[in-house]
Amino acid sequence: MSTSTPSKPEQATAKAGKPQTYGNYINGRQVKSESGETFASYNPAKNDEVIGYFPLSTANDVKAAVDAAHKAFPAWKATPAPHRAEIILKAAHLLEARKEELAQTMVREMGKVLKEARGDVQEAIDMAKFMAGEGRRLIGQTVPSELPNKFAMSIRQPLGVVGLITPWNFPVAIPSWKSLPALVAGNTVVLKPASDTPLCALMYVEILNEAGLPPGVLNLVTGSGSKVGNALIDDPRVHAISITGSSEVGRKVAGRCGELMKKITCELGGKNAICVMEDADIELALEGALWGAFGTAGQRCTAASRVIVHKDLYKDFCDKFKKRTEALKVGYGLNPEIEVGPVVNKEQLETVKKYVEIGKAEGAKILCGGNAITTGDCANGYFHEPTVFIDVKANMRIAQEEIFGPVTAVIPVGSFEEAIEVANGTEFGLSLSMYTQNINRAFKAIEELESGIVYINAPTIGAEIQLPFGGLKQTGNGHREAGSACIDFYTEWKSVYIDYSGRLQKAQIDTDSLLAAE
Ligand code: UN1
Repeated sequence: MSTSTPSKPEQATAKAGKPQTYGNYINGRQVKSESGETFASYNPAKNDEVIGYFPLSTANDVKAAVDAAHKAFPAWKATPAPHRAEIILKAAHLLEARKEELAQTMVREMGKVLKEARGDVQEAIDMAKFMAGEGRRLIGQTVPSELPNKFAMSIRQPLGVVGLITPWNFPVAIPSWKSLPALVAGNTVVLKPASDTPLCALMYVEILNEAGLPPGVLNLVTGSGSKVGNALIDDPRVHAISITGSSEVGRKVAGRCGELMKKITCELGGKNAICVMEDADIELALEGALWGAFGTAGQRCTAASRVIVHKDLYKDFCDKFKKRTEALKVGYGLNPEIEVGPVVNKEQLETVKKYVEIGKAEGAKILCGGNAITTGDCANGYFHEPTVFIDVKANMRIAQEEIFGPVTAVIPVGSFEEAIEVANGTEFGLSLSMYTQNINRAFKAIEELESGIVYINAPTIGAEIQLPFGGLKQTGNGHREAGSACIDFYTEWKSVYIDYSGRLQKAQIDTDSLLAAE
């Protein structure tokens, strides 16, 4: 889709009706792309509804955004962190005031149901309040020096301009996870949002600017990964990249950043599992499996795409899971009764369909679902039935590869030990859950499960922002988002030694003579 952009771009709001054309957001205002071309964002539940037109940006647009961020950096760095935090707190209140508008836009733009869309915005509000507090911490260390009359401490300093590449599945929450710690720590930002959710991202960026960020501190450029993403990564003035996305893209970005010696944090795929032991509260586990597998139509990095069930309650669990899954209401997320929305786009629907075929060909049995929905209210959208495979073997592709849709694989096991082994038996390590009433097993699971997030008697989704978020193995590269831990990525440590002895003191050497003199 290609149109020309208007000379005075609209302020980003959630107005229904005739779709507007929006700009990039650079140096405190919307601006056109030099390409003059745009792409459309569509409603995945009603694919004839255009949400808006957004710039198909070029490397020069990215350069303009990095110019602005680079220029804004010294003054932003020099602004006391508690003052930066005040702006972020104000943004929290503005996000609260516009929560419903943002949530409804999100439902229209990417399909998650209204309650969950409100939760997504709430996650950004929580993050803003938490990071506002961080502005009065940004904690360093003071430690004793080994020499007399010498002071030793470490402080944190911002990196400079950081590039953020964000996905469509949490279109407000994830930009907040990345941008708010970056900003409170004194960095300036260029954000490249997913092309499925540019309006949510633009509204978020405008709200932050309205809260009082100086022009150029937070910028946004829309367009393709190959043009916008690559130009951002390659710009020598961009000191760090944070990306949430597919493993395939993440690996490429991490490789390029490695060559350029840039700091990079990746939050990539998952193949999360809920383990249900024979001593579990089965009703609780069922509720958890339903929510974990089909919340956000399975399009969460944390989705429970495997359910590992002890053989003693396997049959009972499967019977009940079928009934509960078949009762889920699928449809347009703006209707408050709907529990499962569409998947985000045609490509994603094709991926889900492909994996259903793979599962069948591998010999797994379909317990319920298995088809795209093409009739009634769902006729014009990318809907797929919530689908449960049973009798799945741990090494099947549907039990190993991330599907990112409303499909889960139930795997029978014979023991607690086998459940742990199967849960750990993938290349990913984001979120794992154990349902058991036995406290010893619960603690054993906390110790043995190989994932960045462990839940006991709760599903794999629903992390809170005050704890670190991220995964082991192929899920990430060792960094964490959210929690106080996220500050580590967005700051450099500076170690400072202050010698007030008035003479040259030699560390590691004079220490010997000090000891000898005792
Ligand atoms: C993601 O899917 O990338 O824990 C993020 C959860 C949400 C965040 C998911 N709070 O499920």
